Amino acid sequence: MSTEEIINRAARGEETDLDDIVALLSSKGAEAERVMEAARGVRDRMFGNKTFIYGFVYFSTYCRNDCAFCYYRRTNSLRRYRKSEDEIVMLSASLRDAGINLVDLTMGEDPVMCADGHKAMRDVVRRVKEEVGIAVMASPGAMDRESFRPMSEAGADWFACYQETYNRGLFSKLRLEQDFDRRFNQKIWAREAGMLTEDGMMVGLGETVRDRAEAILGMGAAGCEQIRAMTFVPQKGTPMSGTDASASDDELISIAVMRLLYPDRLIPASLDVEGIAGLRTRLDAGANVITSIVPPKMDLAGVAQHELDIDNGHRSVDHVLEMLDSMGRKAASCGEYNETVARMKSKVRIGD
Ligand code: SAM
Ligand code: MD0
Ligand code: SF4
Repeated sequence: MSTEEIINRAARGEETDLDDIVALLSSKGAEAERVMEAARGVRDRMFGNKTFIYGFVYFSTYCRNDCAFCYYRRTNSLRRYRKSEDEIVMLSASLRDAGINLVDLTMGEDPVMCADGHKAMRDVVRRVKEEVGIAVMASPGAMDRESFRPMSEAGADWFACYQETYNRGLFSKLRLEQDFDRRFNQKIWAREAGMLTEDGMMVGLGETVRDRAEAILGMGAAGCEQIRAMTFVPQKGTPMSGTDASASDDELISIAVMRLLYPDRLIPASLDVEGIAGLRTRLDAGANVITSIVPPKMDLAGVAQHELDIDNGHRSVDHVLEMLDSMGRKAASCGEYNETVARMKSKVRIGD
């Protein structure tokens, strides 16, 4: 089947198989452009020119894990921080005032925040929900099953936990000493507790095109309302520091393919890979959410790019809104975003 035929099948909502997805992901040049154009069309049909914008508060960079790809792995030596509850509330409120739709409260698996069934993390979520009053995403890493209901009751609308890859062999080389099934179950347990879920894959860390296709199908079948692809950024002091940094082409085509296959899901354009310079290409590939907006001069880090574009203000809400405007797109209001969340919550996917 030609790329055009596969695009048309996907656009009609007809079944596409693994080989079709491999073919789409392998497209280059004008053909890849065509896949992205089709993805933009699908996105605009589903969401118009509205884009959702998420503030990112990486409130603790302590971590008990040792993921091979991550700057914040426990064995890397770096200056770490843990923000206080008051600081987290203040940062979230200032992001809200600047116009974000959701705050993503993210941490490493910080033993202090994870103790007693994630009590301290939950207290942060509750205070942000009560005092800031916007949608909240919790990104604490992996939790025990009993912690999900309380996290949902504390006010987390979303639970994010990225599988990175659906290739179990590769997973074990990346997420050292972690269990594939336990991480996959995070999404299921979060949904049982009433939260929306986000899954994600990383691109450029040794996977094949077929692995990428399997990850897209895996994330789709897991029924997560938000799905993402992010290019791996090599990190100093880690076992993968010598890996060549990949261009973003494979991420962009992955975004486009996810959009074609799963028209109604939320798909982020993360500023955490190429900074603000990478925004337009990701939106042009069919993304409809901007993530990793970080306020400047607050001593906050990104994950993949811990400094890029933060203190110069290019990852601030104001700058992102200006950029969106120049692309003829609009930021959604919180009312519009909350309606989308409510609609998705009313039909939480139990797996497609
Ligand atoms: N600690 C929690 C966890 O691992 O689920 C939440 C934060 S973690 C830092 C969030 C995500 O950042 C990871 O799941 C991974 O997809 C992404 N990430 C981490 N290091 C990265 C890197 N070097 N390049 C690209 N993405 C990275
Ligand atoms: C982002 N740096 O959105 C963030 C992060 C965690 N939930 C999200 C990977 O790109
Ligand atoms: Fe820790 Fe998350 Fe980094 Fe893994 S990806 S080392 S769990 S912060």
